[in-house]
Amino acid sequence: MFLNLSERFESIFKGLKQTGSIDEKSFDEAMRDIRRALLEADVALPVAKEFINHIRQESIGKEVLRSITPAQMITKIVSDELIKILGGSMSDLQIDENKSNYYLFAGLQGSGKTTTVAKIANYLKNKKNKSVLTVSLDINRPAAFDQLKKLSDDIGISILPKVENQMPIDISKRAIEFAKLNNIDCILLDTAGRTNIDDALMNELSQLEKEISPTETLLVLDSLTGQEAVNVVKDFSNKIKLSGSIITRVDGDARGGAALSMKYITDCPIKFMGVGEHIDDLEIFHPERIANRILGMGDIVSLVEKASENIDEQDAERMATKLQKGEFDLDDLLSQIRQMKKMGGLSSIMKFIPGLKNLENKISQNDSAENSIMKQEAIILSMTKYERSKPKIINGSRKKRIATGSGTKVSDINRVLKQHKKMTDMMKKFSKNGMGSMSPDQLSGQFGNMIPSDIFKK
Ligand SMILES: Nc1nc2c(ncn2[C@@H]2O[C@H](COP(=O)(O)OP(=O)(O)O)[C@@H](O)[C@H]2O)c(=O)[nH]1
Ligand SMILES: [Mg+2]
Repeated sequence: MFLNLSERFESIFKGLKQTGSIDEKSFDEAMRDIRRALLEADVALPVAKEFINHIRQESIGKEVLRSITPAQMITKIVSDELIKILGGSMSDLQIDENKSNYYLFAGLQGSGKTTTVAKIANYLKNKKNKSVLTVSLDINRPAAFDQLKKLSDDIGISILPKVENQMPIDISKRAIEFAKLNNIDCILLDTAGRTNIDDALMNELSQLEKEISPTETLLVLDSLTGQEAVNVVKDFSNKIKLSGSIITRVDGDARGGAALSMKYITDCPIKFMGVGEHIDDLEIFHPERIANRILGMGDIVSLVEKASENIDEQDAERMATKLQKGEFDLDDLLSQIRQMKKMGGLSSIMKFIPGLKNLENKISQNDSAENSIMKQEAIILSMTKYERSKPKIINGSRKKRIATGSGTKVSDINRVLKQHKKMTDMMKKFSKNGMGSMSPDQLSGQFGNMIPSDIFKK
């Protein structure tokens, strides 16, 4: 995600640092490099132009050329500009507490509308405690209703039942009645896909908008649309009034140009990003955090939030007590491994950690990291309770038994033990004040320690 751009910025800033003082020529060069990097990331041309213009203006205003650490100054200006272009501050879904809220989802066919409707339905139900109804207005594809029904069933959300041969506008009228009768807070309407801009379908969308008066009309856009995003947005916003957008398939796009262009070309905020096919693969769009990710500062805040969402509080307390007593044993390592699996595996965590982000690709390509984690789990599970609590007693013959039991080699057992030792040593350092005293860097180091070092060799 944003990997290419991130790499480019890293080398541009490195170059600036090396020049020490920055003259007009090296400044111009940096601006040209940034512009090229943006365009290669598929950022829309007018957006890239405006970006550079702002940086220029800001830089002149702040006398970058004469400041003491010009590279830092430019980094800061670029970072601010990046945040601005991504939308400034986070913009949550609007929800009126006093009435039923209607959300109309529009977008090209295959952009991820149906999947996103289900993801957001799940988000509203679980995070916002709302009653939710999904509605399929896609009568063009026979399987469209079934797809949304399956997704809704899976997350325990009702879908408006199907009535054969009903037109979208009539379905939406039925949805409104149903919502009133059943006191539904949020109604999510999935519309028909458009492979390209088709007048009949566009008019249908505009009619629906009038009928429903949605709280929000959201444009769903595939991240891989790239430069073409400008035209897609224009076509839709000529017909309907968009209130926000959602970028999908960000997980498969190393460039991220669409995300960078969307706010500028729609003039409305990006609300969410889809980062995978699974129902939980939805992230609230935080411009500041995304900018930090792009500029290679990692995204510790997201990581910490993600961790605290998944951590069982009792578990955490138990762990804290053990840490204070310096009693972190292999059972605790096991629960940390499981914790990590719950958080979506190693590769989903790595992208948040500064310094590890660049390894994300290498890891996901050979999967050896995830395998290695599974192996660690199998090894610990093959140990007796006593061995887990007193790793020191694990001698040669015990190692052989464990290796056979877990289908691994003695060298694998040694690696887990070494890993555990490394972690205990580090934990001891923080045991005085508990984990809460760890800085983001230390925290990321803690996760880093769980990653077997041998997987980075390739
Ligand atoms: N990798 C990935 N796939 C996605 C994401 N969102 C949707 N998809 C996939 O994209 C395909 C099309 O999605 P669908 O919701 O049916 O698109 P629609 O035609 O706009 O309703 C499906 O295979 C989804 O699983 C995402 O954020 N990441
Ligand atoms: Mg669909």
